[in-house]
Amino acid sequence: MNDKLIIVSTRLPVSVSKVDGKLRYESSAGGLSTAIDSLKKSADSVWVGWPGIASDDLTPKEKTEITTELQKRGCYPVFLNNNEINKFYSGYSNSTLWPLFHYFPKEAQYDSSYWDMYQDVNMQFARAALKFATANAKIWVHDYQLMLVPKMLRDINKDLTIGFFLHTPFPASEVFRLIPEREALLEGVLGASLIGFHTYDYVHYFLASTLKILGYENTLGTVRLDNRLVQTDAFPIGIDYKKYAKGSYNRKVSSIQRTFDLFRAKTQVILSVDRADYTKGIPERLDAFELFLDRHPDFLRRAVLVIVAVPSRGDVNAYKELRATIEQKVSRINGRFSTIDWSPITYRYQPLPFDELCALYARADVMLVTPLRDGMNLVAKEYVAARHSHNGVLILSDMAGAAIELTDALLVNPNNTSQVADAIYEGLTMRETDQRKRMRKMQARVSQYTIEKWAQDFVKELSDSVKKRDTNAKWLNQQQERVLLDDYKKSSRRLILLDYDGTLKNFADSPDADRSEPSIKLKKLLKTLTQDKQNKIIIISGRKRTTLHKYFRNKDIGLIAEHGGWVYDDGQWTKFNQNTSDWKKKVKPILKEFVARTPGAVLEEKDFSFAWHYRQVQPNLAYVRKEALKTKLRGALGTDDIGVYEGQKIIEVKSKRMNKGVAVAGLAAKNQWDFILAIGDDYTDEDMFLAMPTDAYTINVGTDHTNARYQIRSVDDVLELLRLLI
Ligand code: ADQ
Repeated sequence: MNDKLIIVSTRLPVSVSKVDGKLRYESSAGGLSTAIDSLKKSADSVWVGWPGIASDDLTPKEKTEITTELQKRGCYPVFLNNNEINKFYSGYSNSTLWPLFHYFPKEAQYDSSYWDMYQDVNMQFARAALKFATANAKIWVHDYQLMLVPKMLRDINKDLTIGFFLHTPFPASEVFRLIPEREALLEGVLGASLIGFHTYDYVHYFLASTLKILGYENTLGTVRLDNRLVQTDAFPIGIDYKKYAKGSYNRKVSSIQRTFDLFRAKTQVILSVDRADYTKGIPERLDAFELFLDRHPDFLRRAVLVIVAVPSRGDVNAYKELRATIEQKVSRINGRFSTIDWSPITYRYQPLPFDELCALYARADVMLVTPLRDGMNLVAKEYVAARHSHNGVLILSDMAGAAIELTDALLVNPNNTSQVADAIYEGLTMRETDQRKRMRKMQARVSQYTIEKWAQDFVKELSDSVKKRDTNAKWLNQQQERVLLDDYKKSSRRLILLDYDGTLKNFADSPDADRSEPSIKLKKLLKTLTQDKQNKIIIISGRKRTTLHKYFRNKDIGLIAEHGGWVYDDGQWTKFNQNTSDWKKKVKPILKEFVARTPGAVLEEKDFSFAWHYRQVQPNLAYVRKEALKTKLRGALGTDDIGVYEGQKIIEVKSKRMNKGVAVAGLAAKNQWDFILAIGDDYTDEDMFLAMPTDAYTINVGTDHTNARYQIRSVDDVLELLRLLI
């Protein structure tokens, strides 16, 4: 990893605060910062993010000082003021997206001022990242707070290498689609070339939302946009294994263990460590512990629960309420079961220094990790790493991403209080040999797929995704474009064949002729090209001849309609020679039946073909119906002459002899041209490309595999190229 790596995340790994008027710099705790720290060792990197202090509290001089100090630590600050922090961070990020992504729709707040600020702040992060974006840079954007950044960057520079990783779960599409700004969020993330999630389930849910909400299909996890490919994959985050493995028996840890009564007593310890967040299931865990004590009073004075909760997001109401709930439950349970010299629960509401955390991991006989939802959960992995004696029992919620990897934990449904209470009992009474067997297997996994491996994997796949993009596609580069323009200029007998929908005009929702009329600009452009008497312009389309005629009344533009069914030249239409009545009679009822059973489908009948359009059909249904329709049509036709074809959201039935290749082969072969340009986007245009002489300029619009010599990204790029010809 020698190229520049730009990490973009909401929080920097360094927190700045002001104590007695002096600036203080501290490394901050939290899943993400633990994760990315290790990357800095292996790449020339810069980390862009918020330093954790409101800019209202800072003078310009202090801001400069912070920027300079952070630069020394490989960081670059994005300063946010209180209003921005309130609406972007506590608001849209933590009161809208966070609850929805964790299946808490009741906690979600929809407030348009939050959304406005989310967009604003995302733009600030994008601009800051751009300052470092050299040609070879890789930009890695993190998490739900910055979902718009990839697209914002892409819009500014389409060639950037951008990755995005989501640290939370991605919810099922039925939950995701509750978000008012769902389209913009998906489009935002799709600005990246690689999108990573912790588990394959999240990948699957993301792809389902992309399909349902935006109608983008994917092939084996690669989303095909009009002009780019976006790869998605699962990268389960790991931990810095050695740090926890070594940490659990360093000298400081041992001295902590000696000072605490807890470590000398014969009591069994059940440990619970989290950020105080309602997704972590702390109240539910307390209920399960209470039930366990009710069921097994013999464990009173023999087992204690140590609960450590790190204060988190105190500005958000749901978190204030959570703290109150936890504290009520702790005091109620302690009130019920305590004696003068003993309490069943030790509760701390504070962050723990690393050594104390490790001492607790090493001491805990049972680790209770029962989030109601969690993207991954690093605490579970840290406990496993810290168990150098290879014993101990992990009770893990199957709602955490970590459950996919740590299958040797006691897996529980955190909502099933009785099951969790039973698991506590099972954990406290499990035989040592069983404990070691399970723990060693989990240690093997956690020690192999570490945080370093995770980060390297992601960055490597990000580089590969760019290579794939560059080698797969035959993008027309600037130099090739110059040669094309030069050849055009030098020639005097030019044939220019242009497909219409998807090439000169973006697709409309329906095939309805009125919705796809050429704009005045496009008409003017074609007129200018046609006025040059050295040019022969032909529009070649699958549309009806009446439609093409209506669109282009200019006599000098040649028209080929219905993929060659009709040809218009010198003011006259000629017709393809075929009797269609027999086969049309057979397939029409089938097509009509499939329109009736498929909301949104439209049947278009032309002189020589049928087109069953499904652009407006709900994508999953469209997929099932189009496959069934193809099979049924092929069965009914029973002839070799008529083909069933799949194009851009369309199933077509037509003669195999009638295609764009046949339609233009004769014309192109005439030895009268010294320059041929053919542009199209669909499978029907592939026939045209194949029929062209090898020195013709054939150009496909989009990312599909093509027989054309070159590819171009979009309709806008086609129009730009035509403009350059003029
Ligand atoms: P978090 O929701 O913060 O992370 P988690 O993965 O458990 O959750 O990471 C928490 C980190 O904070 C751990 O490294 C832990 O040691 C530390 N921590 C917790 N309690 C502490 C305490 N009392 N004192 C000191 N340190 C404490 C988000 C997602 C997760 C995902 C991570 C990483 O919500 O699902 O695993 O990002 O992608």
